[in-house]
Amino acid sequence: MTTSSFEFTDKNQQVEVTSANKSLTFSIVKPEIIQVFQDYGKSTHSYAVEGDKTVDTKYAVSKDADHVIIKTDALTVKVDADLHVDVYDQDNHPLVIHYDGQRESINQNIDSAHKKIVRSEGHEVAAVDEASKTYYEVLNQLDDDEQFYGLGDKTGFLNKRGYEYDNWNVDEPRPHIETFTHLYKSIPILFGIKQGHPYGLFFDNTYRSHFDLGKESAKYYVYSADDGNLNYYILGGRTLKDVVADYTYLTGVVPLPQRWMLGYQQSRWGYSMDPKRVEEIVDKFEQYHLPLEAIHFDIDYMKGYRVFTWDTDKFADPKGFLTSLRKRGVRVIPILDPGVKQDDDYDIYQEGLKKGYFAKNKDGSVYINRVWPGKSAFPDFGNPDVRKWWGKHCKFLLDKGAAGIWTDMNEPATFDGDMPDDVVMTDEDQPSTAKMMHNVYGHNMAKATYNGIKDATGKRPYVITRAAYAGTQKYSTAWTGDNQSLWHHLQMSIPQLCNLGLSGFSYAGTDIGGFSADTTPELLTRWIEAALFSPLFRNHSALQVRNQEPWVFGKQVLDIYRKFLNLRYRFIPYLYDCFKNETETGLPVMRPLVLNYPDDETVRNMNDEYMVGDNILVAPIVQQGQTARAVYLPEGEWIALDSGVQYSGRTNILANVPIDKLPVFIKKDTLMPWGQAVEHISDKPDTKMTFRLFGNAATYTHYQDDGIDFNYQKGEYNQYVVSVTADGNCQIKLDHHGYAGQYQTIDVQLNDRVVEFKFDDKSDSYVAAK
Ligand code: MIG
Repeated sequence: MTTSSFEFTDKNQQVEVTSANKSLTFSIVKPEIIQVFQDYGKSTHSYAVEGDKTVDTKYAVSKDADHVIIKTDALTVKVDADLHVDVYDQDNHPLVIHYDGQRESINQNIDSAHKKIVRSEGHEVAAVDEASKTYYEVLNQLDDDEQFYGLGDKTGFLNKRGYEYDNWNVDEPRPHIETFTHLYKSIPILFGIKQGHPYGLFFDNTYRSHFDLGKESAKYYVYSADDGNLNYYILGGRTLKDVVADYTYLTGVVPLPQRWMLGYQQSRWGYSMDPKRVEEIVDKFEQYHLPLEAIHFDIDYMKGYRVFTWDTDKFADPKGFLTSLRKRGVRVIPILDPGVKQDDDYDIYQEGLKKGYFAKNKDGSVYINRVWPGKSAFPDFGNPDVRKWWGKHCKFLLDKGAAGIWTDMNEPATFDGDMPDDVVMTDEDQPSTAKMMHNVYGHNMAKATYNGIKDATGKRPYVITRAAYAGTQKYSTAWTGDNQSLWHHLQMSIPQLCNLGLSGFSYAGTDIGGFSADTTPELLTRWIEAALFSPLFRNHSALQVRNQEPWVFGKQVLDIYRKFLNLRYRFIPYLYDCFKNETETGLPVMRPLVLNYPDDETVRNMNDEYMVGDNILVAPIVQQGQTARAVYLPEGEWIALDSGVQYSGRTNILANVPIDKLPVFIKKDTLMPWGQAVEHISDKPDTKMTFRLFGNAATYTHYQDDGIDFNYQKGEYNQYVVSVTADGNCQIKLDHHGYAGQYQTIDVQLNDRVVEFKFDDKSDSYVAAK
């Protein structure tokens, strides 16, 4: 290689490094974020990063014989004449170092005849030799201690090291196991900890892509893509939290949900075949005093699975029916699939056809595949006009009283074979194909739905999506698709939700009890316990599997289930505060211990515990038959919620966990809001709030607004700072008073007494009752 052509230009935080007629562009977004771009002539529109994120940043560029060196306060990037990239942190610790050796193929000695035999016995063999064919790849050194997190909804364990993954959204009905390389979502954010130092790599490319995180070799890890530009962001920072925050800085945070969205939701495929069944379910919730916010309506409420229709043979008066449920405190969330039935007598199909809103074959005809309605066309959601059209039609459901929309099958799933890569779709204002648009199909559907709901109602929209891309968290909560009633899937729910949280999806959940297969009393009980703090809190099951409502297994399960639903409601104000913090810090609500304790090596592979914010640690039972478990407590002092017993951390304790117990530990010196155990979350403000002290002294900032609309953005919210000092002095400061629904009474529960505060109108403050 001649080094004479190795040079750089530097303009407005963009450094272009050129060598032998190739160039890489480094855009300095902020000190901790540098974008790396190589032009392959493909679309540069980002679905994940909306708007310009660049902030004025101090940086320096220099060149020595071997490297161009870009330096910010947080990162040093060194580029050599082969355009290989090395990254160091502010203290010169290596974060991302190019691997100079050759890839070592695993399958190199297996010839195709041999592969054929292996396949004919039913084993899977890679069709192409990974090491032999990629469009481009990023190949980096792997250290012995390197750990990986993130990547969205991938199966398996918290730490992704040693596995390979694909980014290609699929509908996967088989039981999800850790050898699966991809599920419904493509979130190409990789967090690494190398020699104790955190970094992130976000590959913003919607084409099919691949990670090998040390499967092929323990010496390197690889990212490769089938197409698209080389486009990735290097994320740095002092802590893993900083790096996760970089990612949500780029792709956005989950917007503040409505308060009721944090409550309990019941679903089952089949409920909405019959309004009587729905009523029966609501009756039972009332009869057994179980809290309930919403019932989800699966595909059966529609007329022959036609989207934006309601089967009036089944529901004579959908609006009246939904209104009657709403009066009982229960909302309805109907489902929408993307497939629009090919039916000349169906207005949505006709309209879409006339306006050219469906994906097309290469020859210009409408692309048709079979889904629930039969032969169907697929809206071209990458086209902003199509999104507006879809959003506008959501009004049909909202006018009937729907409180949100569940978007399913948006990978998109198809029954008659996969949608070919060359199906013609739109990339905003440019023609494109499914090859590029597939992985953002669900993203764009969720975005269309979010905006449709927002325009029609002015409330914070509730969308639940199955397929997603990086950034979808701005528009939708997500569930993890068709899990099964298997202990293994209960176990997996923890790392899966934790990695989704790190990947921006702070608001996510799994089908509690399991979707497919038959749950058992014990599994259902342990599931409602383990999912206690799952942001999305929904029990859902498939047609034909054993019923799994809280009461079907008799009194013991019902009583335990109710106890945990009530406990969940106690934590809703805390969860709501966590969401408020999430909108400001970009950090997830439900999170792996490694996020809070990145220097504690014990927690780097912790799959069966999780934290909620910074102060709650949860260690559920996720094994059949188990009634005791080791609980690892990280540094500090911890107080068991149940018993009040205090433990010192950095060690394992043995917890006895009979079937009706969930080990929850509160970090010592925490004040925590303690909500009411209501059966339905009211639209009216709570008149009273309680704060509980765990430990001796603490300060806590609590947020309150109407929990419904966007007026908080205009200042209509309250902020309370509650503090207790070690000598028992207790204070409440109303830091911001913009919402007229302030609490009238606030109780602070200390260890030995309760201090009651009353709101005093005249002084606009809280005064301790004598
Ligand atoms: O092909 O609408 O993941 O939650 O109940 C199945 C029926 C389609 C898959 C979803 C599931 C939903 C089901 N759907």
